[in-house]
Amino acid sequence: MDSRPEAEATTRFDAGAVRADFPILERRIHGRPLVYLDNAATSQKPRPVVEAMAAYYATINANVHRGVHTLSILATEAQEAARETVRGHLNARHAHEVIFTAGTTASLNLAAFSLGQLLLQPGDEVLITGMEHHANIVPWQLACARHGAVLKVIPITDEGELEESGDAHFTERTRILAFTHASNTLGTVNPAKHLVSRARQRGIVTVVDGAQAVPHMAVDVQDLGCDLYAFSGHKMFGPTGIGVLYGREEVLERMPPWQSGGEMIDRVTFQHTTYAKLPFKFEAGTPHIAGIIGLGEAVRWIHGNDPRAMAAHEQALLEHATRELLTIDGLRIIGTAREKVGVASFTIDGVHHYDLGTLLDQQGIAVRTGHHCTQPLMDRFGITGTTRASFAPYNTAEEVDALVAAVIKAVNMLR
Ligand code: 7TS
Repeated sequence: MDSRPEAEATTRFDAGAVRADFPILERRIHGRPLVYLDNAATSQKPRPVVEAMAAYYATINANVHRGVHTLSILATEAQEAARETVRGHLNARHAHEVIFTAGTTASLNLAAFSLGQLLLQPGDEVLITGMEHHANIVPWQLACARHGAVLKVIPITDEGELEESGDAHFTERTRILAFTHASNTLGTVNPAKHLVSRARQRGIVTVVDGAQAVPHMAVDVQDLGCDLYAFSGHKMFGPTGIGVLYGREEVLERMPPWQSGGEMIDRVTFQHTTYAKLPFKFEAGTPHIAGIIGLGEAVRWIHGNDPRAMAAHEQALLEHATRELLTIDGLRIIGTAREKVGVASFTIDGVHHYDLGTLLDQQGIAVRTGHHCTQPLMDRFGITGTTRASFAPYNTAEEVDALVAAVIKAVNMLR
């Protein structure tokens, strides 16, 4: 192994100790050891998360914020303790700025519906970027259609970075800037703090899609200064079906509710309804209590495992993978930004990503293929899809080598 700093980080970090927390990594696929490199789609779950959810159902299952009975009080305490854990993780000022949702998609739909109603008039503009996931495109299209507003897009460069810093695309009609912190397809990390500060100078409300950032870097929402920040639990070692919309208190107070019903009200008559305080104004119905508890446990797991070392390890894997993949004839990395999370997307001349993904699976290697819910980005690069390997702290340099060897073998079969 060479002596580059990233290679040292790979060897110093004990991925083996982390792997021991993930029972699924011991299984075999088609008789081969599982090499799980589809972490941007969903991460695997450490034992403490699985156990915390099982313990909730086995010992304190009850509905929250309703009963005077002991189980309901215990369930409520566990849920609200998890909210406080998430608050600390994001360095939000208040726990009631953490809204639990079903995931990033639900968070962004809430944001687009509610902000649209609050802010958008005919002729106003919503600005997004050319690298957004469909979850940060379609809700804004719908909001624009409802209010007669216009969706504008910051273009991206051949490297997969934003063209200019976004400022040039602000106009006096821009009301909302919604952008991804890190791209699920390219890996690009956007200059979020810079974009937010420029937008705020103009009174533009900022919404950040943090689905691919929160699993890989420390996110401090106060330092970032954004109004809303969305992410999913399942990409950061937590369960599926749970996510977060962080919002600055002043902004959430002004936003009208999205979904409505039980638990989000203060007083209901047939003539008029007043709403509950934050965060409950945005949490209609029985929440995913086990999911919230599991998410809290996932955050605790991250902090118990040296997040900086895990991030450095992922960067080392990315650099190792990029270097080795590029030795393959006809392989092109899509997304060569200066700052990336651990995502390596690529195309290979004469090889369809679907065929490649299928042959990799035969060798026990899980990657994602296709457009990754970023069709406009595929159009921008003139491709129909990529093969994407995405890394987590439990991945190893040996797994990257297995990927590269398997790609070479598959390419030899396909060409
Ligand atoms: N935004 C980004 C940047 C994402 O990567 C994803 C999911 C979402 C939003 C939606 O998150 P969800 O949890 O509500 O589904 N991205 C991916 C992916 O890259 N492969 O599978 C899902």
